[in-house]
Amino acid sequence: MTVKDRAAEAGGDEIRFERVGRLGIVTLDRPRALNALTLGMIRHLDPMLASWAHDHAIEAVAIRGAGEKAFCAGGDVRAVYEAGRRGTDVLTYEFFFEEYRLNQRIHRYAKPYVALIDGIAMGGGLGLSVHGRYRVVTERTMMAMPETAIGLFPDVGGSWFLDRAPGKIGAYLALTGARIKAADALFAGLATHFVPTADLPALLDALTHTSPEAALHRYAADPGPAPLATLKPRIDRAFAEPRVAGILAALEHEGEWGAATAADLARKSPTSLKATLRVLQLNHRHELEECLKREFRLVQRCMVGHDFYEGIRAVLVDKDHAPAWQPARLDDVSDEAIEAMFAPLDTGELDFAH
Ligand code: QUE
Repeated sequence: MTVKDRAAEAGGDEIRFERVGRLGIVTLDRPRALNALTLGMIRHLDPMLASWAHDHAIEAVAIRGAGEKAFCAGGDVRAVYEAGRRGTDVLTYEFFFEEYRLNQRIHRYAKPYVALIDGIAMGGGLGLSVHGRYRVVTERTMMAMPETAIGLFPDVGGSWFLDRAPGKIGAYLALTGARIKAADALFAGLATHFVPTADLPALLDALTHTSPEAALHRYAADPGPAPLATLKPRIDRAFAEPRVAGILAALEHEGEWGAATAADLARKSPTSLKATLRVLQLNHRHELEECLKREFRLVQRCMVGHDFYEGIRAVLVDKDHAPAWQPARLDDVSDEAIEAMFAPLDTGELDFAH
């Protein structure tokens, strides 16, 4: 193996770090994979953030994605899928363990952390951004927590940050995986500022020599109206139901939008839908660490189940978008089966001893 191969294996060519003035800059650099987050990238980013936290010359950290299309499309779930199918690989444990710890480090980071979300940000990409102090969105931002489509649930602290969206918007975004743009990201509390893409180079430059607050104030603009604000009364009525079946029944009273939303939910993994609603309920108003611990139990149960492998096959491998879920019907997923997914792990719980 050459030196270059070794760096690639460790993820060192997939993420870049720079210091410019008072700013530490992180660039997720896998543009052909929409900057999807690998374990190697996590293993470079986590210690660099730890080091910058104690570095007196660094006053703030910015994170961005390479290329025009994406901030970060999510975790490298394709690699996790391959590992889980082999059966013997530790990646299904280590990937989520180290990813969630990184999410927590960002959440508790003592210095301003500014995510520049200029493009696609899904799943694990929100875990790298939403937990930071400032989250900048642009006219190119497309955000979603789409995991119910791949037999997972909104993890990376999704049960924490979606719980803090207004009304029942978090449950709506979690169950449907709806894609939202900048104005809705601000409305849902996932973003803090809108800055036009064309102003990002100037913003980044300002961050290298002025406070993040002053820089953001200077370039922040109005993203326009949020479609979610208009939908909110309907979302709040239907998604307040404590059970997925109740939500589907309530959507029948919400006209064309309700019918389209119910049809959308019918394509998702029934196990994922029930587990998602339950993890939001169990984690309601809890601290991030407790939420992540419970998410870790749940994701480990997904790793030994059926639907994650079928979901990745249907969406990312064969791309037929026709998953055969097991169980296929909501009624065949028992409450007992869902509760069992939250039982303590004998393989080792998530902890935050940094
Ligand atoms: C749901 C998801 C993910 C997804 C699609 C979903 C996800 C993820 C990716 C993804 C996309 C492009 C890539 C890649 C991964 O897609 O988490 O490596 O190149 O990472 O419907 O949760």
